[in-house]
Amino acid sequence: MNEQKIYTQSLLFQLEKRIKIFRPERILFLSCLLIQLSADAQKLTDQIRLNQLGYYPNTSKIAIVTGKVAYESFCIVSADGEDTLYEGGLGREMKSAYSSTVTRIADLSPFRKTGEFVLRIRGLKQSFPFRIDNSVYNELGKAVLKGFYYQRSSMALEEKYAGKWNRGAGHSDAVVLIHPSAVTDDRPAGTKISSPGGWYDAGDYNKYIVNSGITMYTLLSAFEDFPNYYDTLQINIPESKDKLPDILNEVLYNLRWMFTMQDPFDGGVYHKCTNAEFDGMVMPGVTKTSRYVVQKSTAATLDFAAVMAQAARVFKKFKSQLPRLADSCLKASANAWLWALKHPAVEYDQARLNKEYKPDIGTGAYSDKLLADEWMWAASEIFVTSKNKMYFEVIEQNINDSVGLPSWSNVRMLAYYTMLRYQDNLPKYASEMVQVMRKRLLKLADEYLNRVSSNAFATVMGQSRRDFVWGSNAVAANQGILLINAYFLNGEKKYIFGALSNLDYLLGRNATGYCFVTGFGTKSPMHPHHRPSVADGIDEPVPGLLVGGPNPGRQDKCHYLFTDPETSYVDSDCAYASNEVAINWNAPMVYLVNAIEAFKHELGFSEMNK
Ligand SMILES: [Ca+2]
Ligand SMILES: [Ca+2]
Repeated sequence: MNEQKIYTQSLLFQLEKRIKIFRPERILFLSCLLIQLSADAQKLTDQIRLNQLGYYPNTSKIAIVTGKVAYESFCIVSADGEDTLYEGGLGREMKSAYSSTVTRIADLSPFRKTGEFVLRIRGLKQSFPFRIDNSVYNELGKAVLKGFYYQRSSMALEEKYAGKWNRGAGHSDAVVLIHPSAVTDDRPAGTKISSPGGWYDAGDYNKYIVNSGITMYTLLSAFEDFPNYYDTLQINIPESKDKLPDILNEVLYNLRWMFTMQDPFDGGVYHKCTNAEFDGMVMPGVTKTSRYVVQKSTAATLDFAAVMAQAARVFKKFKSQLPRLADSCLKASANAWLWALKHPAVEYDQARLNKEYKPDIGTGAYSDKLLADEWMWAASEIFVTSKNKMYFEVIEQNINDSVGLPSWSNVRMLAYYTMLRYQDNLPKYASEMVQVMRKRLLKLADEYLNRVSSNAFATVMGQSRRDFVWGSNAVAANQGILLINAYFLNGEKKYIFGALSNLDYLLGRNATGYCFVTGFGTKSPMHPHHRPSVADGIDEPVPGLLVGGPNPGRQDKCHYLFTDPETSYVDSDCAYASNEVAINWNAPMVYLVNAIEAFKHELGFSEMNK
């Protein structure tokens, strides 16, 4: 090679490098053009994993390419395939820790144009379409809240609110029997009570106080953290025209049911309102078997006491619409607390009760032996509402060294959130404890963020095998909530980016390639384990429901194509272990999506690129 040639090549190389580094928009775009001419370019592949709804203009926008890729770059093309708008380089290959998936990152962040786009990579079909715009999660935020309306028991869902998923009222629960396990002197065998309303818990038609506990907390705290946002969020439910924010209408629907679950004679709370056995895969109300309330439990009673104390705080501000509600909540909470003091460790042990009482009960048990966390949470809610030192002392007795992500059976973190939310209004003697809580919460949040770079999907979710439990998608959403609470403590934006990475996970940037909310995304669950969706004769499932997500436990024994921790998900109505829906999974999704929507102006996500 002569000197001149070498010189020219080196110059071209330099030039190319400079262009790539400084002017990525300007490489026009030879490799993108070649892709466009290839036969596969118009077909879709789920090999490129991205948030199937899309991104705000001014946030990080990550897509993940899975499988072996022969070429080093990706192209962003307008959704009609006409205009190639951006070319970028792929990151290094990584191997995922919890499946055999290999990944490479495509970082779309510098591209800030609004519109609808696809990604193209040479040798692959093109990605699912995605949007970049300022209101990209707006409809989703409303839909996941409206998911609760679709779960309402004892009331017909009219077409003007429910669209094609309109249905009859289902279980009225106007007459419910006291199960022999719950008999007392004041309510002897054969007593009938009324326990209408509330939400169906999940894919089944029963109503469980323990799972209502964390669900109600999560929705009420969404309102406590973002009152102005929710003041104007309307979701087209029968109460949308009244003066209460729709999220509180929805909460109130379940709260009124919860009141019926308290025994007025002693303050204890029945563990659940249930059939003896699960209904078949039929519409609500088809089955006419007896409904029961079963034995009171300490977990249910403490969860009830916590929710009522929190609700009293929230509904106090709506005295003109609901003049007596806050007082009723306080009274119910106090009576529940007194029952728990007298019965500090009554477990709902279904197998044991079935040996003693008939009929056998075969529905969800939600049994919990470890109650220090329930004591701590209930005491925290009552303390924050009442400022009575007696409850602070119970928190002190039950706080221990460890705290983790909340779940229906482990509600310790809810106490942290509540104490920290109201830290400025607490008595001085609480300040030392609040500092401990603050430190622990931030430590957890920092651990989440520190491991993102070693995760093959660059998300907070999926850094530990333990993330892939039954309801793993709620783990992802709850991690998002924890990070948002960290942001509230010190205002560091990095925590919100971590929360956003999990929103991306839930909407498609994950090892399964699914957008996990029904009715959203290109590849979305069509067959959730959800009786109305199975039985209503409509192809599309009821919208706005978050499915459980990957769960290598596969307790349903259904057929799974993939069985690694992060891929063990199947879109089948058989698969209650990975494809059921549940109120305690939808609630953190409501919190997460709407928190991000509430933040988007404050944090500049939605500003247009100048
Ligand atoms: Ca309303
Ligand atoms: Ca517990």
